[in-house]
Amino acid sequence: MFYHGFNKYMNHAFPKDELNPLKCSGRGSDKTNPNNIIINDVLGDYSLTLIDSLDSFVVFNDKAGFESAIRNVIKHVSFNVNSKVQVFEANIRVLGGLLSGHLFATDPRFGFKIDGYNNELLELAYDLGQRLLPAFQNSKTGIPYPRVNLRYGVPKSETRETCTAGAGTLILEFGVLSRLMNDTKFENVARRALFSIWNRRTDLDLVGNVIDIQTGQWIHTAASTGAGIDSFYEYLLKAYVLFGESEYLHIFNEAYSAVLRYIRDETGYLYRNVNILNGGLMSAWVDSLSAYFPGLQVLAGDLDNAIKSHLFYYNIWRKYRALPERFNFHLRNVEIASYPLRPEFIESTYFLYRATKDPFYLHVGEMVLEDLQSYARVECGFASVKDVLTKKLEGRMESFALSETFKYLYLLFDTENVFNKLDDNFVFTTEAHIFPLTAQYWKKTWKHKDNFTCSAYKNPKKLASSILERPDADIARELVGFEELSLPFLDPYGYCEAPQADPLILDVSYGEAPDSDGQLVIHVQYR
Ligand code: DMJ
Repeated sequence: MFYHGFNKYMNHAFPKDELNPLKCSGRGSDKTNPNNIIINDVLGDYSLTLIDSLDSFVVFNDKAGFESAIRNVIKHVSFNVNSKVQVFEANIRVLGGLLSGHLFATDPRFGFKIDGYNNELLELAYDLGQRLLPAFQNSKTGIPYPRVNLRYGVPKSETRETCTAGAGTLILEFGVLSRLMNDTKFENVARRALFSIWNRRTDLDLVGNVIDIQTGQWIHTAASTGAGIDSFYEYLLKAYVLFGESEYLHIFNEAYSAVLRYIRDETGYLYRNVNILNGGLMSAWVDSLSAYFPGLQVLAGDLDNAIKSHLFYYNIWRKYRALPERFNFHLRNVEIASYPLRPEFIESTYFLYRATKDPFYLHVGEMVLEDLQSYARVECGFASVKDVLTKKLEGRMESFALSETFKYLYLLFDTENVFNKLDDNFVFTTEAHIFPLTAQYWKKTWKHKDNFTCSAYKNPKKLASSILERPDADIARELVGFEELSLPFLDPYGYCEAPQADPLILDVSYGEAPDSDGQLVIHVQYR
């Protein structure tokens, strides 16, 4: 359905960065106001949407569209532009898009190999990678500056404050670029940045939201699974999946345990902002970016927690027919009302459907699709929602709508899609770029020592077939303050079973004898 007219939207977005779906025109960076970071962090005058959606053509099985998009990129894109962009955004959307496009243009297994293609996208990716490197050059910690001018490097006045996700979401793209080019420098700087962040974790194994790249001091000390940190967790696990290096998995496991222990609340449905030093609550909202987390939990094999956290966002969506940027779980209302067609909730829905095959998730996808069709679809594409309460629209269709939101929706329903059947070493990046990395690019030292398998999903109730029939399914509805019952067919008043997260268990033991100061020694260990 949404694929119909895809090429039409692409033509509008090309050669500018992004489509204004209300005006049917393209938009590039805001040269009139260089401080407009909402626009200029992302739009670099480099045909952003075109590059970001290259592998969507592969998912939508459109070979002609893929070829023509690749040829347009080769013909028109240059990174020798006077654009100051965010390293994070340029990496996930542009570098990731180019690398994925290159992999499909060269790998015969998918049927998208392009005759006469001569690695031009890889050359563009290499050029972009080089232009991002100045962000790392004068950093004492190895954590990159958040922004770089693609022509002139890091401006002297550039801020030293960066968010954790900004610095910790580079390793997949930089690692793949290094391996394809046989040039280790990209992977090295990205790895150093990631470790540099992790090495500054607190005693609770939590990382903060914003850090000073020169001093390594945390500036904003809230830990969460949402904005500013989200894809840091994602890249730890996916770096392990793609590159097979156990170190990433070990760090992920430690980081994930701390998330469950301190960020997850006692109901087990809600993941909050807590202080990295003491685990104390720092705010009463969740953001829409954190809705990707259940998908990551699926990848980590933690289906029970994934199902629960997804139910929380599901009920917010039901309440507003969209996910507001911020939802206040204390007041149970909207704190920031926009919904810029973000993918995260749909991404999690997709991963949960793949893992459980519970038709409930198809129902969720259908709900999302119908909602988007009903209020966001306009003549030239889909428009961002300025206010989920009024459904007033604004003239932006961010590049991730085509790269992620519609890709995951499509994959949810297209059960025969090649990527739903692929038994291979591949990941979806945080921008949903697909990286199938063949063995020739694995490090020779990688011996496939780990042989982890996750247990298959077991439906907890023999007679009931769907997640919505779990006795605790209505808890999340209560938590978001949504009036409509989830389970009217079971009980007109709803039925709640008291929620319980796994208890935090402390082992306490006493030393056998007082120490030299005459004090009794007590050992405390978390389990
Ligand atoms: C995307 O660009 C990526 O998913 C990123 O990790 C977070 N934000 C947007 C979509 O919401």
